[in-house]
Amino acid sequence: MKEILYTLIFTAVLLAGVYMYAVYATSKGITEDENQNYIPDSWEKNFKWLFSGKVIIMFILGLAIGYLLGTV
Ligand SMILES: [Ca+2]
Repeated sequence: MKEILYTLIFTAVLLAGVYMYAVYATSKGITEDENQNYIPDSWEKNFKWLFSGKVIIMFILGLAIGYLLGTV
């Protein structure tokens, strides 16, 4: 069970990092963002779902982490 918990926490931290980097990189002009939605345009083709589902993904991860923290 602990492995799952660590994996979930790692995933959440990684995703948070990806989201923060996307905003940082687009606002600093490091990556192209012509439609100004703080998602690098080169990512939007393949990873749009990761951003459009951001709230749901983080919510589910949070729930799962909270549940596992309570049981492990
Ligand atoms: Ca964009």
